[in-house]
Amino acid sequence: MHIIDSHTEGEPTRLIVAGGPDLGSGPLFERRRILAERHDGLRTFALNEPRGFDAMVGALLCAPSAPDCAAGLIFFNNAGYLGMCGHGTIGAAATLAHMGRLRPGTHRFETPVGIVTVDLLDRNTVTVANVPSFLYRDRVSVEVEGFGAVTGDIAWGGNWFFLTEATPCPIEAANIPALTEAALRIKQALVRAGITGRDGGEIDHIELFGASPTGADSRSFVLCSGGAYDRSPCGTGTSAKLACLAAHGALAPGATWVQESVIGTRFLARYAAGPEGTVLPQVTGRAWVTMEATLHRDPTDPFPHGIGG
Ligand code: PYC
Repeated sequence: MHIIDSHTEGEPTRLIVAGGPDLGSGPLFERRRILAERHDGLRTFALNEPRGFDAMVGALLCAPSAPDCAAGLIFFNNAGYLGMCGHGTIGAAATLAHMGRLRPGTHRFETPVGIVTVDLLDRNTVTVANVPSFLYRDRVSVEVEGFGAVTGDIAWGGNWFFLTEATPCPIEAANIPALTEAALRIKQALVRAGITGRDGGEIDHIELFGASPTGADSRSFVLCSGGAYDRSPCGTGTSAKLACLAAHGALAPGATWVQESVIGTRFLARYAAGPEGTVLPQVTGRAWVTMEATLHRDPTDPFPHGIGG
């Protein structure tokens, strides 16, 4: 299996460019189902230790089914499969540019939850026009073990998010263990209370917001579905945030929102009004290729699908 790794504002993406299974030529949501049901070992082989680690997001590069798309991408992590992935799309675009397969300009990528547009501004800088995003429920209260009632919004940005400003401590790298614990408890509380996304999907990403010490509009800590925190400001999470800001009248269409991650990296974001009360987010970030490699599976390897796979 041939992989090219990158990081987007600190968050890693492993693009599988060759050596994946034949998933047919159907729409990407169908190919994601086939991948999950019949070839899940690919995900754990590529991402679990000893070849990967918890924060790594994988993207399988596929031929698109939509004729006007430059590529198809199926995203996954240590826990399962993602709808969209903003940092992963930026990483994949920078990687395709590195491979000579994408020139500066505008391109369309097919994902399991819809088509996104990428604008490759230079070899590292990419703007992603994400899928329509929306606030589903606002001011939802949930009883969280050790914290009491926590109130936040539920929004879709290509994945389901619970967004809250109720944080136990400032959003700083030194507090990552405490922030992880708090976000994990919120996630567990949502499951216990039977609170889901509009389609019944698990709210598997939690975003805690606080003040930015460096003058960004906001700083966030994002707990991803597999329990790792997002080193970037999270593209789908920033999209969910834009949907909430728009719904609350706190950000005008076209205005720039600077979202900072817990490690201090930034995405620039804005939105246009979308259909049926949605917003159409645009998120700009930078990615750098870090490694190009071949992953091996020796027949005597006791972990042919990675540890836990
Ligand atoms: O950037 O959308 C994102 C993302 C989702 C999970 C990790 N990063």
